[in-house]
Amino acid sequence: MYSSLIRKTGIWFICIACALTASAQRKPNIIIIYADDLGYGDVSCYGMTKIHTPHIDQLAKKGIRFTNAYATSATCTPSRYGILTGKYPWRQRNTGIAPGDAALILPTDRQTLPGMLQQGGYNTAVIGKWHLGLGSSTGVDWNTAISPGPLETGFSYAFIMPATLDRVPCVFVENHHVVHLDSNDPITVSYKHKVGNDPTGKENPEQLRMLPDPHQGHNQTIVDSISRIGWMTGGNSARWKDADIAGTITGKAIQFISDNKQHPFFLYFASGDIHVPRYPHSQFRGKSGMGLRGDAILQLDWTVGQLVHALDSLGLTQNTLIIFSSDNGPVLNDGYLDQAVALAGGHQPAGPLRGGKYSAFEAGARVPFIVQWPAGIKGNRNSPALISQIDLFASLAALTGQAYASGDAPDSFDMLPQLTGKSVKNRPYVITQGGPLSFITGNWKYISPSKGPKVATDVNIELGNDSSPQLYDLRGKTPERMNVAEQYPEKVKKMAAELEKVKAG
Ligand code: NG6
Ligand code: CA
Repeated sequence: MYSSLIRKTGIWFICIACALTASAQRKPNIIIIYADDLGYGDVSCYGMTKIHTPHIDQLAKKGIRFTNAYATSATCTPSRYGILTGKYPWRQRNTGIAPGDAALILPTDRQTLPGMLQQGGYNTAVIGKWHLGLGSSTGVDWNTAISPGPLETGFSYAFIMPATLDRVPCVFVENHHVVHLDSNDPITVSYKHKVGNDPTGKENPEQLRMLPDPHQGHNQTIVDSISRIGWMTGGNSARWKDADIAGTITGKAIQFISDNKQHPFFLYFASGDIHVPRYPHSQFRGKSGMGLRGDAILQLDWTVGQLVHALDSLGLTQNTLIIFSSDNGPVLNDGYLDQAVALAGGHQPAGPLRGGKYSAFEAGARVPFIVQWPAGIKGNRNSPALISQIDLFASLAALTGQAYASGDAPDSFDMLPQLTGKSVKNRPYVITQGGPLSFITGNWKYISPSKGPKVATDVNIELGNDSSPQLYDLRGKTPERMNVAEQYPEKVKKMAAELEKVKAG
């Protein structure tokens, strides 16, 4: 009996040892929290003073806050393409802002970021905004299995809003199917002409809770008392309520995390906040004092808090790498008269940067970027390292020991030392896409010549277009105000040539 106890105790010890080794060696979970249209100055740890974003700030406190991190582009679809493929979107046709009925833009014949991690044994999920097209070029039938989409591009689970919050169809798609769709009330969508008899913003403005800006469209089918871009009919039981979107997708994310508490996971969580139409839950409406845009920032911060809380309560925080960022810079009026401009009250959504969403200037693509991983990163630090979201592919491959074919992720650099705070060395260059492409190296930025308006008057944003080359020194409190291209013709020539070389590569 004695010997059997020793044997049992021995086994018990061995098991504890095994468990400890397994947990020490377990690959970190990875979560990308991707905000929509959140500006460089829109959270308190990047200088926002009007409201507080304690949960996002806490990520920075426990992790690293990057001050020179960029999305690939100044709009949504191309930035999402860049982060998920490691390839510049401008190398690929049809990567501009996707209509709500666009075919799938991500490749199914090349490795993607989620696919690479899936191959490395991760369970992978996309939850939230997709906006990368769905189905083949023959069009999507929303009433049958919708494919190809996230499940064909490396995700094991998907719960998505197909495009943007302001584009039809306003329904969730889980894996291949529209959620809560009644087959007796099929969905039809068109971006060319009205379908069905549903009221539209143009014909029935009295039914709206928020008027569209008369200069920006958004006056087609009304869903949840908000008119959208595009027409839809049917699918009434499947239509979302805008105030419930954040709660719904946050709940799905927590479920996914909890289902995978024993298994390494990758969660690409793409919040709909703070894109228009902004109509957060009543818990947040009226709470920021800055109107619905500020309220949506509070909702975004709440979402981050909920995800962190779920990790904490499952004991997963230590070994989960969280990357928080935004797909592009800020815009106040992006199609609805929601008082974002009137109630901004002096808040600078881009912080000290010039331009905004859509722009080649810095505010277009330089975004908040925070990395937290308690087991692997010493916290409470800032990093000035020049880095692009396109680097996540190669860096996370390095982190997880994954190889990938040489043609995959051609533009992604391994920046793992920078992401984990072991180095602050700049990427040799970063290329951003507003309208024109820009080439940033060190503290210099070259914007290639372009036609097009200087200002997008509808949204009141300087676009950075100029028929002559532009060169800016990015240092100083208010960078990028003075074009010094004429003073430094050699530098302009060199940077333009380097940009051409990357484009040709
Ligand atoms: C623009 C829309 C804007 C927004 C944007 C996409 C108009 C006039 N404006 O075309 O409201 O939907 O597309 O935003 O239609 S993004 O963040 O998804 O790129
Ligand atoms: Ca966006």
